[in-house]
Amino acid sequence: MSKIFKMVILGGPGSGKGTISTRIVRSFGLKHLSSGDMLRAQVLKETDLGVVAHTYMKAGKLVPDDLMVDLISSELACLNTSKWLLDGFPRTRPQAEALHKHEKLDLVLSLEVPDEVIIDRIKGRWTHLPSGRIYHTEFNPPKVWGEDDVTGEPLVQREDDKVESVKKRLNLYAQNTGPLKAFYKGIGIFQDFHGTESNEIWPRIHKYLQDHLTPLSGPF
Ligand code: G5P
Ligand code: MG
Repeated sequence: MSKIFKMVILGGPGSGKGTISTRIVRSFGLKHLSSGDMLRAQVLKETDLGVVAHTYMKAGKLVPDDLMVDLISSELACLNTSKWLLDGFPRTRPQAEALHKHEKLDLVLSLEVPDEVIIDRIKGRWTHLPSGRIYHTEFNPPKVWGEDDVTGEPLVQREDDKVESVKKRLNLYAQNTGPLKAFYKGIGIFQDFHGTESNEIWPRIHKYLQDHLTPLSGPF
């Protein structure tokens, strides 16, 4: 079955949203929009939004809802496809309500990974900031240590990946996620996936999506 498909992936910081999103894109061809990657691109370019957002991001805080809603609305308005996957947005109930006014989602996936697993794994993350490509010292190492596989440019550790900042982000996620999930459960489009390893969660998500989308290839 092929259909117009609009979905959101929820999950705590470091739960694997970017990792699983990359696999969904490869298998099902949706357009991936990561709010964190968009913000980091604005910070790199030192745009007005980037300068403001940076003060919140480096402190492990959420960027204000109105700025986020404007950013994502303008990105969605520019898309030439109606098959997309939002990663990192919405993150609060007001953001979800604002999105719902303009877009009717088909599915909200939630990755449920224990906090202690996240705190342990995030120390090994390395990121190519311009593209958002992510690596991990053990789970997903680059071909050449410290370099992006595609461009050869340097990888960096995100400034908000320090343990204290991760704990703050996990607390914020815990505070906001209840009302967000309740909103999507109320609409009947919420589906959660529990586990500690992306390689174990992914085949279950793939199987679930196969019932709703036309895959480009099998699970890997
Ligand atoms: P982001 O960028 O949206 P977070 O905090 O939601 O940041 P993050 O940190 O990007 O999420 P992730 O995408 O869920 O994490 O996880 P990932 O990158 O795929 O995986 C984490 C690491 O673990 C990687 O190195 C990966 O290779 C590895 N890994 C994956 N699976 C496994 C596994 O099974 N085993 C092992 N060992 N490793 C694994 O947002 C950043 C900031 O932007 C602002 C906020 O300030 C936010 O803090 N922001 C917003 N503010 C307000 N509203 C919004 N909507 C906002 N969106 C962003
Ligand atoms: Mg991410």
